[in-house]
Amino acid sequence: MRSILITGGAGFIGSTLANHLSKKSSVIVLDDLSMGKEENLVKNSNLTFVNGSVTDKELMNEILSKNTFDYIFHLAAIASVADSVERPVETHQINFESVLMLLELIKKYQKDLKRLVFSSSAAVYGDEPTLPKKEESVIRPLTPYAVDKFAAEQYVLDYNHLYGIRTSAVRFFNVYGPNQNPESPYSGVISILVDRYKKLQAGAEAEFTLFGDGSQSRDFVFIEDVIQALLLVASKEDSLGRQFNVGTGEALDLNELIGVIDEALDIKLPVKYEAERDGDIKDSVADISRLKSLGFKPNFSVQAGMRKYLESENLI
Ligand code: UD2
Repeated sequence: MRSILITGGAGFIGSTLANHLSKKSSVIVLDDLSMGKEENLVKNSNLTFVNGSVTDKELMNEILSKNTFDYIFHLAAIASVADSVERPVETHQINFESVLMLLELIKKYQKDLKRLVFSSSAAVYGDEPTLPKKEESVIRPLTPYAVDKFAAEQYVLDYNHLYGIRTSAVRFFNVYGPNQNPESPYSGVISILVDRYKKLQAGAEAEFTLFGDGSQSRDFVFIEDVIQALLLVASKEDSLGRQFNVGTGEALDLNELIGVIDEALDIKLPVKYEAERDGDIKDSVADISRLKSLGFKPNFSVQAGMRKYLESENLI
């Protein structure tokens, strides 16, 4: 049986990946539950949950020295850009330092590792307006979060070039789907929208605050397509030492997005318009040719992904 470590494995993307992989592999999930939830994980004898932080040197040393992993997915991070602006030193420990430590531990103990997949972000492209974003596009990381993601990603790929450690990286665009935590104002906009629709359907009052005029667009990618991408990047020889955009290659603006959900649920969501958020990017869309060259094919339009998400929430 293959052995897999997933850091941040109780979070939205990590838990979906852990639940999927633990059907056939032995999976260790490490998560400090700062955003993730243990309930996200299925009960399965192949899956072991460790409550702890990727910044804990002793714990990381123990996990990496006492196990032999085939694959490691590093998904642990403080995903809030705003948090990184408020607490750059603390978020740097988690979003950058932990990655360097992990790389060193892999170099020391994990000689047979088939792949480390590091999760980077579309944030590395910043507000440079040329679209769609290619992996070789201009990089303009504008926040501590984006700087850390870019630096960590480059270290991860360099450890392949310099020391032969088998690494790859992915740059997520706007991922959505079941189990995304809507609790922070900087949670993914779709998780916040679904929360408001839930309240409306339950007969409560609910309103969605839209920052800007709703014409900003994003490449919304459904979690099942993200899992497909992660598995391809982890397993293909061509992905070694390289980074990959993970999106659908199509963008939708927020007004259109709300229209899609209104129509699926036959409800009109009350929307309050406010000034756009500081640092908000107007439009974002991925060029996914590189990912497609590995065999990736996005299976979910926003309509299809939203339908599946809303069904899983018993809203339709
Ligand atoms: C995404 C990532 C972020 C970073 C960034 C880089 C997510 C959740 N966040 O931020 O980590 O990588 O890309 O560019 O994937 N909005 C509202 N009302 C709300 C919440 C959001 O109008 O209650 C707007 C928000 O101002 C933005 C859009 O919705 O224009 C998408 O917001 P988001 O936080 O889901 O994602 P984004 O692209 O800002």
